[in-house]
Amino acid sequence: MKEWIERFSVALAERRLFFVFPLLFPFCLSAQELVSIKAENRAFPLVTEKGTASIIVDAGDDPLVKKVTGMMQEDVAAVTGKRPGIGNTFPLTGGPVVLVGSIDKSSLLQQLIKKHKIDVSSLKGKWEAYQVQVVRQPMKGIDQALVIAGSDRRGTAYGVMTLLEQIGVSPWHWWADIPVKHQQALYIRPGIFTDAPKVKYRGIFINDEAPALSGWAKEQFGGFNHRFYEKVFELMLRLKGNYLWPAMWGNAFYDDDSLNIRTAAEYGIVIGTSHHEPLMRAHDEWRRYGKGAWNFDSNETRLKDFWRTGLQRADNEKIVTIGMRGDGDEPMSRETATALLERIVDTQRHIIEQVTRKPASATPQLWALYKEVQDYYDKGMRVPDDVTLLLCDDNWGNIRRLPRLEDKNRTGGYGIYYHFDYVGGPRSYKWINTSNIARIWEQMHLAWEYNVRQIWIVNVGDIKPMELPISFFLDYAWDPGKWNEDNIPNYYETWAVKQFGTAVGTEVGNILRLYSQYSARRKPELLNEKTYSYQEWKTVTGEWRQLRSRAERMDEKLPPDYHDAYFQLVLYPVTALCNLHEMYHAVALNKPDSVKWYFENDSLLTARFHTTLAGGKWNRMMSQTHIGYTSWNDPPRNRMPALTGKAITDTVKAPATRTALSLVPDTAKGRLFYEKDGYIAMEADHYSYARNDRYVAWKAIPGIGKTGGGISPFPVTAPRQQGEEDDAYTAYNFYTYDTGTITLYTYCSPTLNFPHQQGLQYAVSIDDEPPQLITLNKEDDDLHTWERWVADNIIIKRSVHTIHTPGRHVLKCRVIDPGVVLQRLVIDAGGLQPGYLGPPETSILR
Ligand code: REL
Repeated sequence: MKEWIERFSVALAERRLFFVFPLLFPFCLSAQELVSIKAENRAFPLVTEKGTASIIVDAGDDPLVKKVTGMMQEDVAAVTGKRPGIGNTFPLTGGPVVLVGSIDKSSLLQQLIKKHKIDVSSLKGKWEAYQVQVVRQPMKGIDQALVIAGSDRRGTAYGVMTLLEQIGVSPWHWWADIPVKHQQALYIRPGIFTDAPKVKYRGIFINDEAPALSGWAKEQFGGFNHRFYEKVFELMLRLKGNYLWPAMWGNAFYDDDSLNIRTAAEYGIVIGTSHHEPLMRAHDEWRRYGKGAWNFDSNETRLKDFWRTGLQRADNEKIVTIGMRGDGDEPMSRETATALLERIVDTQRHIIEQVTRKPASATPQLWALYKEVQDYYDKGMRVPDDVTLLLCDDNWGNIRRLPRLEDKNRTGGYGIYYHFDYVGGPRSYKWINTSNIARIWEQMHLAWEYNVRQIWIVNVGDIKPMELPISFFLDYAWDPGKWNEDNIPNYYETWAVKQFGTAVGTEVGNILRLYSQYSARRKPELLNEKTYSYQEWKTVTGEWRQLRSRAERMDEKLPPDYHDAYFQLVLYPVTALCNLHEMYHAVALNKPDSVKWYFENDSLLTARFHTTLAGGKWNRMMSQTHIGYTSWNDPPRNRMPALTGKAITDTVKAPATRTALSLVPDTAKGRLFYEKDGYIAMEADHYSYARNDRYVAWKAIPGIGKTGGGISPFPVTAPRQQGEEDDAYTAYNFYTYDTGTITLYTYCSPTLNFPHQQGLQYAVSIDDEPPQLITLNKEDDDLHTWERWVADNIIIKRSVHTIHTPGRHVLKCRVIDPGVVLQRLVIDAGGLQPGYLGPPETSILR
């Protein structure tokens, strides 16, 4: 036996027992398997035809734990029609009980632990961990209990939320009118299920909230008061988030309603203020109460008072933003005034110590390296180690900077501030969801792998209609190990099943997957009649039309109680974006009647969202203007596009008919792409063959491109490749008719130079020529170049090559730096026509 145990430990250390675990511990459940609607062997009867189990919560437990037992009571009643009772002690005799408690606060739970009825050692010292377990005879007279134990109050809450989602209440039940899935009976399978989040603070920022969310919240709740926030906090708990930057456009969380902060505490949500609002004070409060300039040099005393009073009232759980930007989210000065900012940070930490009477390091803080603030960091400014460095994207979903793998650990760690919505250049995008899940995954995967694990916060605009990417962001933050480059396309279906059920989940997931890809091609606010070429307009509008038909067909299949949810989550975004493309296509074709029709139809779709949907519950929620932008800022109302009086025409010249020298010329491996109309276009993930080296391999990321998948080197932490034996590449066989110079255009996702070195690189070669080193993003600090990249959502690199013989050739793309994402390869052999997406893929022979 001893020998066996020793061998077991060695194998465990070597991780060879990966596949043995399920056999050794048959009762470890996965989260998806907790609930059954049938009376399986030894399953815990939560609700049967006889009645429901009672819920027990210790009177001394945290208010959040009590709150979630109330939510459980309501949800079980909504699902089964039977309402469980809630008590504070074990019943003397009686049926099954659900004991909900945190290990540090619940004396009822502690009794079970003492009697060895439950082992919670795996929860000890963990952040927000929970355990769900069926326990036989926990107490005299009680046959069985379902124990939901948390390492702390939020851990307990997340245990309950996991169960509630599985019994059939979507986290979006209230926010997207997802019907509760009714059941007669509910059982919890026997076994032990434990889970805990990987990213410590997982949050959203409600921002740019006028006119849509503001108008709606005013009408529904009278503004951004605690009744509004109660709904937000409940949503966040159900999504297993824990951190919020509240609305701040003319709003001030602490000042607008004194119950806001109490409600946050009740729901256990950690509050912060945005990246440029130091010491827990909303920017708008300076407008309300500040005297003099927002300038530390000239107005130090008043600013210190302002910050001190802000911090004094924030006695809730929080992360304090430190640092300072200029008034109104502008740079503080034209130069990088490092000495001044260092003095500001010192002063703020001194205030934190005075107010909390603890060392500053005892209060969680962040310093956001947003826009020009990153220059301070790059020029050497540092803050104390306990402060989280909040790295940022470029407001367009492309991460600007990541720590180096060799950087030493900081106690405060690193965070990311990411965007699904933005107000600013080159154009504000606030209307609708246009973030491709595959790209969010790829960027946040980089963040996770480069040790950004303390805070993930995302700007979600008006919350709606960002339901899908919000779910993904928080799910991925909870467990980054769950989603990878192979299974990321499944997220859509998994999510759709949770909202709409298994019968339709696959098709709804597929619609959302295509929506995610099509909508990310270009922000709707940047669309106009010139976006696409004649042929592209036909293709792109055709694709949208097809998607709309699929979405409409699905709508017809759904039971009536799902129509509201389906409209807001699927049908409206698909139809509205289809309509918008039809409209600009009609402008391009110079068809005034059609343009007018689509323009009016857009307003009818909005009207339906506002008036018919869920009996008018979402009035004003789609009131963001989205047609008629002439600068970065949104126009006051949608304006019908003016017609140019000239219709776009097909510029593609009829190609000379060419015959291949031989249709299947030789024994080349894999796919072969044929020149057509003077070009060859290849999706990067359609390579003919590939070679991995000892460190790295190009791998496909399905759906990340504007027209298909993409490839990127994995693992993303692989060292920079040096060539020679480190030679990982993808190879593309292609066939040309002529010799001479050709131009290769490589379409890449607009990844930024996050390692802050020479720019991310890869190399290309044709046949035996020496590889040409291509630098993807060296110019990412040049405003005009960057604006073009993000507006077009692509970086296109050009290289020139020589073809010496007609016939078959091979193009190789070599890995140099991880982080590069190649979407397409387009060879211009003399006939390439201009276009936004590039020409359709040329034919392939296998
Ligand atoms: O998107 C951003 O991060 C910024 O533009 C906002 O945080 C900013 O505070 C703006 O809403 C208003 O000041």
